[in-house]
Amino acid sequence: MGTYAVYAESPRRGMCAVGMRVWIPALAGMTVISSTAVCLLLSSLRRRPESRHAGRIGWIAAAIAALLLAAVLGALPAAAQSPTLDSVKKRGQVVCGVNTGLAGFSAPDDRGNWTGLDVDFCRAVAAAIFRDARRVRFVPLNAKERFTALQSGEVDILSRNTTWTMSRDTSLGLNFNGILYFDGQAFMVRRALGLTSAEDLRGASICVQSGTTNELNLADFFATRGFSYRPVVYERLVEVLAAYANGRCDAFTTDSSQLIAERSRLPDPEAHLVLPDFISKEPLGPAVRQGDAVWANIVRWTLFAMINAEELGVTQRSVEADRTSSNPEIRRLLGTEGNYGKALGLDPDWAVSILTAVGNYGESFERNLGRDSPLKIARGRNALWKDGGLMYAPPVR
Ligand SMILES: N[C@@H](CCC(=O)N[C@@H](CS)C(=O)NCC(=O)O)C(=O)O
Repeated sequence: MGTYAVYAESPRRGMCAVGMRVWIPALAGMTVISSTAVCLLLSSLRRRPESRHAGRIGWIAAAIAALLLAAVLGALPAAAQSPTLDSVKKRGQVVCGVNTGLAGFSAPDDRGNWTGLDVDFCRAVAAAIFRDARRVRFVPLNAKERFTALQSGEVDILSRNTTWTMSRDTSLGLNFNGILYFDGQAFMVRRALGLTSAEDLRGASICVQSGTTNELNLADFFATRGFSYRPVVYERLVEVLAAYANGRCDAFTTDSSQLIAERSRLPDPEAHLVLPDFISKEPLGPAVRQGDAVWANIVRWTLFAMINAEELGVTQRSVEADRTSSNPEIRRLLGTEGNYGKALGLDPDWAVSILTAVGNYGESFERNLGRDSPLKIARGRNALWKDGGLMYAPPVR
């Protein structure tokens, strides 16, 4: 929080004429009271009483001013108070809700080591807090149980290919904190059907998982076109995949990235085609419980640090040397200049820990989903804004 004061008393009238500015973002409406209060306090303490009467007025003004000031300061949040951060530190671990197994986002190997973009993000938060990306426990959650797990406090963050929608962000008691992957819903079909577009699916049977945005978008897509279709709905992904594999539906619909991931696991991926149309916006991002603004800031700025680092050319390999960069934006991000971690309850070099652990956004993307992964997904919308994509983070300053 930037709080500063500029005091100027009118020399002619000896009153609080010019005033002062106290910038308290959370208490914008109280700045007038506080400026008047501090001004009165200072002027009454400074002015010599010309009579007993005047002196008494001066002290009354001072007392009122002091009370107002105390009220304002009392209303200020103490720096970086976060019940979630406190319990994470006490536990020594971040508990992160992730997908049960989705290649590229969060999937465990035979030894229980998790990898993926969502997994990297959890590790990045752990690194920012503990300087140790291993201090995280992954809790696999299916589509239905994910929100209850976050609401109930079973997990600290939900980082599980979850679409940011208005109802989830408002009435579920959750808050989303940025977009980790810009996705869109698509369809996968057997190549042998000879379909080329989603518009060709009139009258088709479509497999979809319940508890997802996909189920709702599917209904919208056919309703707006006046097409008939037959939804084949299951609660668990394994059931959806088995139904599609056994030919119980003509198409499988979910987020495009998931279709690419699931297609790669089918016995003959080449026999299946992901149709090019996106029928929805699926902005996937990490969510936290409402009511802990500092925790939300930690999660949000972890993501922004990864995106800003890519934009500034700071990589996992270069980060240590970049601490002494002459670029002020890099110096602020890495804590060489200023202390931007303080208001998050973190060390000044919180972002160095993130970048050392998982690299910048682009590095994590390429490793998990892009050219260095089996999925080979193009950056597309997930490229930086300066490269024609949508990835954009507010500056550290
Ligand atoms: N992004 C969509 C879909 C997310 C989703 O849960 N997709 C399913 C279909 S692939 C999934 O990941 N299922 C895995 C599971 O439930 O274990 C949403 O937030 O609703």
